[in-house]
Amino acid sequence: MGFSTISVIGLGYIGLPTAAVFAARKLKVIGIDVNQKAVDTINGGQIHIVEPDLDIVVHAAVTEGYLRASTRPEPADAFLIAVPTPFKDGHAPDLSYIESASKSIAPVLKKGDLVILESTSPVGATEKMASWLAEARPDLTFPQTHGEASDVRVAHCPERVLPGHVLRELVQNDRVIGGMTPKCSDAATRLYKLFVEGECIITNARTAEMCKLTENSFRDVNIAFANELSMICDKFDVDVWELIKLANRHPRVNILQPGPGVGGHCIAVDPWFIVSQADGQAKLIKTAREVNDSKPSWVIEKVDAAVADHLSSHPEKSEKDIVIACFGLAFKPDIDDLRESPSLEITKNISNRHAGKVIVVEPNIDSLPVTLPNVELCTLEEAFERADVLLLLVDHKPFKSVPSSLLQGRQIVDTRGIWLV
Ligand code: SAJ
Repeated sequence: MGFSTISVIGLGYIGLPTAAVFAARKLKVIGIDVNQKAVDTINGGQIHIVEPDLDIVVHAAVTEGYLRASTRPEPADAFLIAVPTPFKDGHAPDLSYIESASKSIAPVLKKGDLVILESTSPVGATEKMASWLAEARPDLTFPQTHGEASDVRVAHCPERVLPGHVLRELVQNDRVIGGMTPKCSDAATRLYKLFVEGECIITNARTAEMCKLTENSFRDVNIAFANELSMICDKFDVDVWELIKLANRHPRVNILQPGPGVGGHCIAVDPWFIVSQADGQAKLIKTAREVNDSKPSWVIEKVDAAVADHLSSHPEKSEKDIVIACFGLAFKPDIDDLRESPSLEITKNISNRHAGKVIVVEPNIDSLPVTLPNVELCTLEEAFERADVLLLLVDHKPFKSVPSSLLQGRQIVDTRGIWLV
């Protein structure tokens, strides 16, 4: 059976590009979101998130009539759920968005439909979603009770695209397809093959769930190793960036880069899903999370020490005379995304505790978030003129080309290793 209408539930960083890519293949796509403003923006041919080239693809898809957004689910042949899965207190996964998304599509489901969970999910979430659908639609059969004979097919196909490269990675990356039965996997593969040029690799739903969590935990553990090294090296007065470059010359060593902590809505979140379910067995994964989460406090201590150093060499000054400049707020280089950004957290913390002025350089945004009420956004040049302490938080391109003459003799805390003089 072909797919004439595809519905994507949740028009965020994953759902909207996915909807747009299907629509670009001239398939009829209905995007569903609870946010009326987002729906109106998309129907106006514009986007409410930042992702390179997405505006062009969405604009074309809407103008040509292939993509339409709505707040109310409508019948379709395939439903892709791409809603957030944050964690609750104590780091237990919060499946409430998946629950309400599945309950909202249940009334429009029909025999032959395919439902795919794309949201990053703890192991067992797809089965849970299928049980919510079955509860809402006792007139239809589902794979957990009817196996290959079910009316509705259900699969988990986690998204694995890198923010900033979403449109390319959506098409080129391999896709893990975790059907609840082989026929569910077949149906999901046929759907993704409509635009995926990478391989579609079939497994079961639980393995697909664990695969996505494993990928992000792997990265988190490796970044934690780099962050831990950076704190050890600081004690030993060893340049951690030089050390990593040297160690990485070994043919089987590939250490990642230290930073101010791990941000974004994936790597800092997903490992907790494993920890919360594995109950005592996920020791390394949990420790890695703790190491990465502790890095912002360590950076703040470094800034305190730099302020104290500056004061001791300028006895005529007091703390309120000292200007601290924070370079970068985004959670990683060359994007404007401040979500779960350790740089934002550090800047907020410094501005709350520092008696003097805090200024920020963030070339990718036009105004500061409301959580930084006493902080001033300024240009790179202004910051170098005014600041006594320079805190480099994100290795944005413009920061990398700062001439070393501007850095000589300055009080610098460099969390990315690009301003070492
Ligand atoms: N970071 C470092 N050092 C490094 C690499 C990254 O400190 O060497 C930091 C970044 O600065 C950032 C955080 O880690 O704060 C995460 O950035 P990232 O580029 O590693 O990853 P995300 O969160 O943008 O995207 C990840 C990707 N997962 C993997 O690479 C395994 C992406 O493929 C996933 O689709 C995405 O999570 C997701 O949605 O789960």
